[in-house]
Amino acid sequence: MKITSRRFWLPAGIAAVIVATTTPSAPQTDFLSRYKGTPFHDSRYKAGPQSIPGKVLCAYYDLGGEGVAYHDSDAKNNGSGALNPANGTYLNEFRMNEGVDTSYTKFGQDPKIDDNPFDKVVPPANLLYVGWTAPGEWFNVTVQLAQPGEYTADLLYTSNRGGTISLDVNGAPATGPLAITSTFDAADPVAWRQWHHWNIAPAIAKLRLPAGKAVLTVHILTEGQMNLATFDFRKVN
Ligand SMILES: [Ca+2]
Ligand SMILES: [Ca+2]
Repeated sequence: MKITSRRFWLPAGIAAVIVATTTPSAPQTDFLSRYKGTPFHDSRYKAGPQSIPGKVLCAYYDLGGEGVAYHDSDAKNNGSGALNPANGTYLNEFRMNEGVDTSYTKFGQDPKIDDNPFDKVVPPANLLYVGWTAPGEWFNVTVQLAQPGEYTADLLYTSNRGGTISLDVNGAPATGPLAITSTFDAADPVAWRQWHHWNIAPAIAKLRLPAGKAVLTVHILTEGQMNLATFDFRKVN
């Protein structure tokens, strides 16, 4: 007995490594059962999980706060209630007490803001988006799928200097780094408008999604300085 037990004795650190490398990763259903975030809803948006196929709005990231539904560099919303002063309007005060930084597309201003001639794609007016993105930040979006399978998504965005993002599905990485093409345009004479050159990244994400409810995590990996509006998901045949 003594010899047997000695043969199997290992220093604690090595034993821990063996356990860590031989224990299968937790099933994704465990992530959903542990997850404390909930689908976004407010006075205007009451629909619960966002439907795929279809457009997933980043600004409708989940409820649950810092460390649960998102991680942001600071607790302040630098868009709602700040750049867009609190004035009693829905768009200016949208989620103004949360850390994720949100704003919306503005048309018909002088100088032009989001309907400017340097857009590659003109976005809808008054479209809510997540901005002031920085590396290390992330946010969760609960979605609902009628059918499992391979999906792809077109991303509506701006990017001052390029960068990368990635997506998780139910807590597990579902893509590698996804490169975002810069929309910087030296011809624009308005310096701050480099954050407002909209574009679509076609089929930027390809991933396998389960049926039913799922949580997507959008990670900002490098560069930041991106505005992320919508992921338009469709099934790949
Ligand atoms: Ca913030
Ligand atoms: Ca931020």
